[in-house]
Amino acid sequence: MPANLTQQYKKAEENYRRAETPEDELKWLQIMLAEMPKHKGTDHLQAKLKTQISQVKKEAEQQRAGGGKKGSGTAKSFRVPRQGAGTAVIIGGPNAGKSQLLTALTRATPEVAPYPFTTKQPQPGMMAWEDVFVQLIDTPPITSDFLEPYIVGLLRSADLALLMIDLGDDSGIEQCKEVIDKLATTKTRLAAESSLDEEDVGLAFTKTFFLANKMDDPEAEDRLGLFREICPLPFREFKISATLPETLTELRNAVYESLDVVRIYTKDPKKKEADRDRPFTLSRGDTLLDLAELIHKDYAKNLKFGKVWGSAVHDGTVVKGDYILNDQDVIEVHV
Ligand SMILES: Nc1nc2c(ncn2[C@@H]2O[C@H](COP(=O)(O)OP(=O)(O)O)[C@@H](O)[C@H]2O)c(=O)[nH]1
Ligand SMILES: [Mg+2]
Repeated sequence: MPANLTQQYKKAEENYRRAETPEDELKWLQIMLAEMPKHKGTDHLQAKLKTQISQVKKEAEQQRAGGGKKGSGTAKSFRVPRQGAGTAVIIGGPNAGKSQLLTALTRATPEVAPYPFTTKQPQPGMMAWEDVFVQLIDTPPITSDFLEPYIVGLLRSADLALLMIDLGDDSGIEQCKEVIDKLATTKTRLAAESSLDEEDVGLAFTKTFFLANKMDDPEAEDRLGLFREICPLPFREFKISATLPETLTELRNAVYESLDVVRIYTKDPKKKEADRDRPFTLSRGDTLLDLAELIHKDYAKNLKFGKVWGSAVHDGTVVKGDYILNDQDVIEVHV
C-alpha cells in the first residue's frame, strides 16, 4: 500500500502494535487516523482504522464497566512492567527448558523441574549485554487445551518471542506444534518479523526466534530434522542446550541485536565526565529530540541544542533536535 505514511504514523503504529490495554490501543489508533494522509489511496486503510477504533472503544467500555460483572474478575491479568533495552518472552510446551534458559541468562531463580506446569506466573529476569540489560520473561507452558490469556498480551507488547522446543524427548515435537497452533487461534501470532496485519488491523505479529533446546541429547538432531519436516518455520533458528551456558553466546548477542537500539551516555554540561554507568537505550533512527523527551517532557519542549562526542561526528559538535543518534554517543542536552 503506497500510502506515503509519515514517521509519526509509523511510530504510532509501533506503539499500537505493542499496546497493553484497550485504552492504550485506542489512543494510538486515533493518532494513526489523525496522522494518515487523507486521499483516495488511503480510503481503505482509513475505513479499517475507523472500524477498529469503534471495536476497541467497545472493549475499553466493557472493561471499565466489567468491574462489577460476574466472571470478569477471574481473568487474571499479569502486567510485567517493561524494563531495560527491550523485552523477550520465552514460550514453549511443558519441560522445553524455558525456566532453565531464564536461569542460564539472568540472575532470576525460577523453579526448574522435570515435571510440567512448574511455572504459573510470568517470571521476569534481566539479561546483561555489555553495559545494558534485556528483560526476559519466563512463562507457563502452552498446550492445545491451555493458554494463560495473559501470555498473548505479553507477546504482543514484547520485542521478541523465544519459542523453545524440547528435543530431549519424542513428545517435544508434537508439543511444540501445539504451541504454534494454539497461538494461531489468537490475535497475536509468531512471525519472522514484527508487524501489523495489512487487512485486519487488530492482528499483530511478533518477531520470533526458534530455540532448538537440549541439543546435548543424542537423539536431538534427528528429532529436529523430523520437526522441520512436519512444521517448517520461517524463524531464525538457534541450536542450544539451556543447561550449557557456552552454547548460548550467539543467542544472547542476537537477542540484543534484534532490539536494534543505540546506547546514549548523557553528560551534564557542568561536569567533565559523562554518566557512563547507565546508558539510555533508544531505537536506531531516533533523534536528539526523542532523547530529550525520554529524559523529561519539558526537555523536549525547551530543547535548544545538543553537543555530541561520538564515532560519527567531531568531538563537541553542536547538533539540533533532528540529529540521528549513533550507538555510544556521549551527549550534552542543552535546554
Ligand atoms: N539435557 C538437558 N536438559 C535440560 C536442558 N534444558 C532444560 N533441561 C531439563 O529439562 C527439565 C525441564 O526444564 P524447565 O526449565 O523446568 O522446563 P520448562 O517447563 O520449560 O520451564 C529440567 O529437568 C531441566 O533440567 C538442556 O539443554 N539439556
Ligand atoms: Mg518452567
